[in-house]
Amino acid sequence: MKRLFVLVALLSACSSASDATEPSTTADSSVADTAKAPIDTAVEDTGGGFDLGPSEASTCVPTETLETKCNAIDDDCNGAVDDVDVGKDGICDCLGLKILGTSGSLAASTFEAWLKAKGTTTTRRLDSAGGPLTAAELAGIDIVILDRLSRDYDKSEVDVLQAFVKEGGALISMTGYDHSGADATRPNGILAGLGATYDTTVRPNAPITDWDKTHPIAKDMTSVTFAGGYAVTPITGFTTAVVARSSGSPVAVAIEIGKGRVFVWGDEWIEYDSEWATIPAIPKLWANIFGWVVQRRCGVKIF
Ligand SMILES: [Ca+2]
Ligand SMILES: [Ca+2]
Ligand SMILES: [Ca+2]
Repeated sequence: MKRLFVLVALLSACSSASDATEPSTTADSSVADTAKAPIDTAVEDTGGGFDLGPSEASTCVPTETLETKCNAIDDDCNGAVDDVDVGKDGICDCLGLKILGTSGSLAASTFEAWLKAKGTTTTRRLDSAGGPLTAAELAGIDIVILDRLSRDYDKSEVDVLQAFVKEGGALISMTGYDHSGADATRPNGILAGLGATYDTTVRPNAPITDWDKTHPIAKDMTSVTFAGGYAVTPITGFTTAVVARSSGSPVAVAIEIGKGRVFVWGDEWIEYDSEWATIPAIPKLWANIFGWVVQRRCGVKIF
């Protein structure tokens, strides 16, 4: 277990925290914590990020009183590798994000600016980029966001993304761009192996107010724009949780698979500047989503 922890720490720019360092709150008591054990349950993890053997707890030498470096090292010896959040905004500064596809039809610059302002390293990969998406392109990436995909992803790319998640990565998906059908089937080609798909026959078109408040992603949620999206269908056999509904149909599904997590949202208006400017629940929803999907990858928590 310990060697797995160290391996993850070295591979990831922002690795898992020790449970011992995580603040305990009631909001974090649902599915979020029930299956996070694979990486860091070993007692010896509390001593730091290096595998120094049984005496590690006494051999981790802090070089910082509060961790500030994204270097795969537990610089402050609190048991959490790269639990850096200089701005104390609750979103780990060490996160690497890759957005796939283009943004929707309306301006979405606020969203990307917000991601970067929180300390993350965010890049966008257009579907017109040369060649298929490869595992090498996801090195150092903690979160992949499926934005408006303009082509089907081939099997090698689907395999890369599914392996990325199962090995501890996070994936967030949006849709509902033009109701072409392809805006659902393209992400479905990736999501089907992860536990949910978009249902093109059910098209909710009203603000979302029906939240499962027992799920961390629904914390403090009120009304969130949902304009011409799709229902999200959980797939039997996967570990899924419906986070929100519209007229009874699921529109937000959280999934735990392997060591990773996925959040599937049935619309894309939560990325648009118009909504960011007027609906405070939208940045809060994104913060909740980030906090949940990377909970196993970063010691910074918002719950
Ligand atoms: Ca630390
Ligand atoms: Ca560090
Ligand atoms: Ca931050």
